[in-house]
Amino acid sequence: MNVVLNSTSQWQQEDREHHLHPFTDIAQLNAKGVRVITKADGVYLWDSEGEKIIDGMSGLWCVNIGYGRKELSEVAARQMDELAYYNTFFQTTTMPATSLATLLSEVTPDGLNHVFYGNSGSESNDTVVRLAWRYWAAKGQPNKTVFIARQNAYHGSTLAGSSLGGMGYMHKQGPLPLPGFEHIEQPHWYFNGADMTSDEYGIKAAGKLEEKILELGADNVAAFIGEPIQGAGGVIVPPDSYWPEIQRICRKYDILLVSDEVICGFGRTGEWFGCQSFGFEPDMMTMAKGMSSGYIPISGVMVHDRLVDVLKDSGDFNHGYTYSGHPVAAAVAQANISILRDEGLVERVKTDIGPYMQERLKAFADHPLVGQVRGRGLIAALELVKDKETHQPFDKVGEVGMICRNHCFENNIIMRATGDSMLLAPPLVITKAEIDELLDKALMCLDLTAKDIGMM
Ligand code: PXG
Repeated sequence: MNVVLNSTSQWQQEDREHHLHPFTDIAQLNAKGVRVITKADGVYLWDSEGEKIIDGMSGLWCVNIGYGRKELSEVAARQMDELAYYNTFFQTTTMPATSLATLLSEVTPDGLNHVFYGNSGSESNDTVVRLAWRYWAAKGQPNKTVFIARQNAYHGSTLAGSSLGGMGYMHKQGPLPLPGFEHIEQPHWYFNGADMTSDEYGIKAAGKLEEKILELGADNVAAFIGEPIQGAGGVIVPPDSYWPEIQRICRKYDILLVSDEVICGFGRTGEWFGCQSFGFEPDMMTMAKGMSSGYIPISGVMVHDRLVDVLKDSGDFNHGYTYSGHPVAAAVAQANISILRDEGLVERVKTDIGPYMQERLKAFADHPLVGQVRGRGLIAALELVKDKETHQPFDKVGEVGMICRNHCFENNIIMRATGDSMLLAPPLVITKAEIDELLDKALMCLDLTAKDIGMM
């Protein structure tokens, strides 16, 4: 039944009655009422009250090409008319699924020439786990099953995704992580290693991987997985020394190296993939979000030739999703990646708009609340602290971040708060004038927050 609802309050009531939201306190949302987003264009959203909101988060880190690109809706409509669905299971493919695979092998780093499709980052990380297990079994080393990841990492919400992830508040809501998922320190120089140079700390943090491998026995360890920059965890930018050292350790102990590129991929850091910004060559790479700029769900795992060479002689891989390589999603992703490539959007993040945003953000370090400004390309965090000299966090972590987030909400700017880190990841098409607007509003919200807590 289609009922026409006219007012925001009617939508809020219907939502209360029937919709459970992700990562949300139900009672709190019910008391407040949900915000209803109705349309979007470029870097702006509009809500059901007619408010225009600047989106500093690209939706949920995904709308890389910005909202409202007709090329994508046209491709989707054409593909739905032509062939709305067929699967890729029983020795069949569709043209979009195959041509997207070819395009992905072109834009991803050398050696990553095959893709396994899914519909979300979480699903693709499940695929990573099953591929790694399959690979080691095929190599005659079936005991190599344990995954090592980092504390405060985010790898999704499925059972494998949340087990790989290092979010304590997720783990404590279930018997998680599942057995065989281990976590080491995250490379957070500002809080964990500021008594050393950043590069010294990077080597030390990577050394935690070697310690964990020795503790578990390399013969039991399948892989290490990490986001080049941890996104949801608070845009933790590792020291430059970190990833090359992680790679050295993985190679030394014959452990697969997996880059979770769900946020960093498709231009966010100024290269096509975050691993290219940080100088490492993964064996597998998880992609989602920017793969279709969020216009339609699709994800994938890129698998290195050296793994495919083993897998191809190992019989059936009993894994897959009804919508693996969905033709409409694949056609949309292909159009999206073509826009990123043909309009030079990744290059623009590296040489023009990324440096512009990072340069302007540097000045935020003078703000009384801001202990650290960190970022790369078009992803950044402002770390709010109680004491800038000693890096002391606020007594109740998350409280001040939430105050600031609420000011953002009221002032029609979207920034995400993780603890007391205020995060930015705007669409890659954002203009300099729009960056100015975004950062002017961000500064205003920081000022309002500082006044609220008596620090200004
Ligand atoms: N890996 C990474 C690095 C992610 O950021 C996933 C995997 C899972 O993707 P799916 O498509 O299954 O959601 C993500 C998702 C946040 C937030 O609060 C971040 C994500 C998802 C939801 C919220 O910043 N990232």
